[in-house]
Amino acid sequence: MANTTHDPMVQLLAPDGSLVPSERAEEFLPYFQQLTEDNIKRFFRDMSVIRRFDTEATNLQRQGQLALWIPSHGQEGAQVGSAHAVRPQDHIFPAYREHAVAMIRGVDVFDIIRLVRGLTHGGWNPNDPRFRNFHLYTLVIGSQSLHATGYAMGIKFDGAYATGNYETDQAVIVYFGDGATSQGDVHEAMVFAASQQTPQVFFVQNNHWAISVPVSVQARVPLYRRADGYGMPGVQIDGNDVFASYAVTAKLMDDARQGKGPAMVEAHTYRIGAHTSSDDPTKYREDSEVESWVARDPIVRLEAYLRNKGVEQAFFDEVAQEGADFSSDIRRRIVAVENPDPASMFAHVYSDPHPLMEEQAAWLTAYEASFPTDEVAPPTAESEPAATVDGGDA
Ligand SMILES: Cc1ncc(C[n+]2csc(CCOP(=O)(O)OP(=O)(O)O)c2C)c(N)n1
Ligand SMILES: [Mg+2]
Repeated sequence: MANTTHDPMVQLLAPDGSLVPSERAEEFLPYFQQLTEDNIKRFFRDMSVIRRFDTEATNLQRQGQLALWIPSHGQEGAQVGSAHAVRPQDHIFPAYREHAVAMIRGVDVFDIIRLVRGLTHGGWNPNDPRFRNFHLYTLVIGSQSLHATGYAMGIKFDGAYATGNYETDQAVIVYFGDGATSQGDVHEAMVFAASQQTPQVFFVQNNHWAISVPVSVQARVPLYRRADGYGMPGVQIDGNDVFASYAVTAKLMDDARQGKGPAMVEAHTYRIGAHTSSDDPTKYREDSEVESWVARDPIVRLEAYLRNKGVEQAFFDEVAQEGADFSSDIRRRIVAVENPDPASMFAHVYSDPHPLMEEQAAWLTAYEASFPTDEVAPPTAESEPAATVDGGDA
């Protein structure tokens, strides 16, 4: 299907691992051709390690160690390809599922784990140079698209792009989902980006579902075609093809850095797992649909490509071991973590002291002091207050 004349999709790597660029891929091939075998092995390593990490995090949530988990299983091709196409000086505005992108930018993904255990308000400091401008996770759907466009407008006002200096010219990439495209924030961000010709790429991971709402309800036309209405190029890619994701993002980010304006990528991919650990996808989607996407797994197809190229078993064993070590390290660290001082929850709500926060912090201190020792005895059947119909004051 991907290689028929009228197919708009950019695909380089077919599901069986053979390199068969679609007609639409031609324009982007030079970017793929720059990749070395080591680069491609790195793609495989990153996708595999983050898949293993994701499985571990899902297990940790089920074992009560995390309040929530947001799986990335299935979306590794879209994420790893695009993340490697972004230069260090560029800025990345993620949603909440971009664990592979975070890792590639140098964020310790344990900080994502801390976030969903309720130990930190933000997770990391995007100004820390170690994290190469990877901004904070954003749970308010689509709002990061406005942050990204605002930042890209700042780059424009500062003249920090289109100077011809490949090392310093900047652009922005923002990630969001198919469902987010229905948000006003995303619409406004695209209108502004096109009007101002900001240096940025809108990267839509179309994983086909917004919790239980299918993309066919969000959009009556393929999402990439919406870009035309804003006045920017829109490119649809096979998001489970890491090469397509890399090549297209690299080209569009280059164009943005060179002052050619914004663009949109629609990466066709699929969320294999649940929306989050609080969701049961068997309630709203068919197993056959999931299976059809499992057959197009981004990691399996890159493995087939590498094996066809003669990469030996030792490499795959090494990567599997690295994934296992990486996830056991996460498990070891979460079990050892200490809870923060409860008072710290009031510290960063406002930048300046705030009377309401002070009142709540004082109440908590007094409440804690009301216990005779540090040890709070677990409630027994007798000590438990009788349930009230209206839930009482708490
Ligand atoms: C403004 C806002 N509205 C609703 C929600 C609840 N919500 C959380 S995730 C989600 C679906 C998002 O779907 P999509 O953009 O496709 O991203 P995906 O989760 O599939 O990666 C919704 C509606 C929210 N977090 N923020
Ligand atoms: Mg989605």
